[in-house]
Amino acid sequence: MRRLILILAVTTAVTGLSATPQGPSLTAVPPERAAAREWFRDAKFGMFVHWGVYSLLGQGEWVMQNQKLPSSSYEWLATTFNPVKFDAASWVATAKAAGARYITITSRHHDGFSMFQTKATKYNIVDWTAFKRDPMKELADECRRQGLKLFFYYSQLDWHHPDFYPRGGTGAASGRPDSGDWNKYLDFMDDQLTELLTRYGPLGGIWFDGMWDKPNANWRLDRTYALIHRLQPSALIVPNHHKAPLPGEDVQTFEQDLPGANTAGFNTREISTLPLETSLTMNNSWGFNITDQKFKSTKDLIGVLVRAAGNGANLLLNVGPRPDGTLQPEAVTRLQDIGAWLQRFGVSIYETRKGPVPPQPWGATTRKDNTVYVHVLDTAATSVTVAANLGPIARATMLSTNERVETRETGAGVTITLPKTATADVDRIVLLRLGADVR
Ligand code: H79
Repeated sequence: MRRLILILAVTTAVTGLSATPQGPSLTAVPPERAAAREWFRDAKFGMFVHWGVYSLLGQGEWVMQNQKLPSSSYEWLATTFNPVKFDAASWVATAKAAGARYITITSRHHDGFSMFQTKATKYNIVDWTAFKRDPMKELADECRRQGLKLFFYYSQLDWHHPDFYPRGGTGAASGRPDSGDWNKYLDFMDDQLTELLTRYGPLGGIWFDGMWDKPNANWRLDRTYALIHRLQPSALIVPNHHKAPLPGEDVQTFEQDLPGANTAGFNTREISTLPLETSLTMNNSWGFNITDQKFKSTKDLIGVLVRAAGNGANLLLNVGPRPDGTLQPEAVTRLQDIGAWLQRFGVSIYETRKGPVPPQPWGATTRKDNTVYVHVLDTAATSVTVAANLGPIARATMLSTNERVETRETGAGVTITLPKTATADVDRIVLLRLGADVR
């Protein structure tokens, strides 16, 4: 079955027909989930949050592994996690003002510390710390209040749990005994996922990560995926395993790369017909890193958002809040600026699908119904050619000013001459209304 679908996908690519939004999926899905996938395709922009005990050390979320910290040291560190300034309402408001339609947050990262109340282990924020609050619950309530969807990032890899055994490629320095019951670990995960899917209201879905640590293990995915889909039929499964999607999965997510580009070195180049997502750090770190000042510019971040949309993908843009619960000011200003841009030009991003041509060195194209948005990101370009047969063009205007734009059909496609008056620091957007009726 899967091979057949792959052949279909390849045939589709070769014939140049783009998959329709309702196009073939890996497996037939019930209507709730099909609708959730379409919601996801429309959403286009989410805020990723990496936040946990590791934030205290300001060296990113891999500090336990990178500094070879034994579980005993990390367990002590975890007792000190007390983010008194955490305010779910302000985080969600910041995401919303940025134009994000969803938040994906680390409910548990590879360090194995649960950032939510759980009966499955005492190693959780409510039972282990003086903070005693459940920030995942506060965020879930606040997301519902402010109209954003919430996805829980959930690590399948665990550097702390004794039953994560046999060990994979990481987690060797934690000082755990060389024994453990793998199936007990999988039961533990299913118990936690049950809690996440029954105690936090309707979720956008679960974002899995870490399976790549033990690529040949039996992860009992069928059972876990069935559990998730039974508990919340509209929750999406977003696996960050860097491979082509498996049955039961709903979104293909690409870490630090646009779909099909593999600059990170571990992403697949195989693009499925599932909804797509690109996850991206705002600087070079996921978890709070106090020495990482290499923040991308707002212009570059909007450029990635536009190119992601031009690929039909969402951008999941990460922030690494500080251990006191506050967002870094560098992140807040960028989110505000992206939000201001989306306020003006969101019509060319939200609810669109990829345009008639894939992203080009000069920019990208998006499409909604009979409108094509040509995003010229290259500020030096004076004209661009959209190499596609678009048929007659009823109207061509600058989205920002409604100014008329000259287009010319050539053998190569449609050449657009950008008006000299049209300037923009980030993106000059030309709106092409397709069709014969000139108005
Ligand atoms: O949560 C963030 C990171 O902590 C986590 N995913 C994002 C969203 C992440 N962990 N590792 N990576 C990202 C980088 C991936 C490294 C890998 Fe490999 C390269 C995985 C597979 C190939 C190195 C070699 C690690 C395992 C084998």
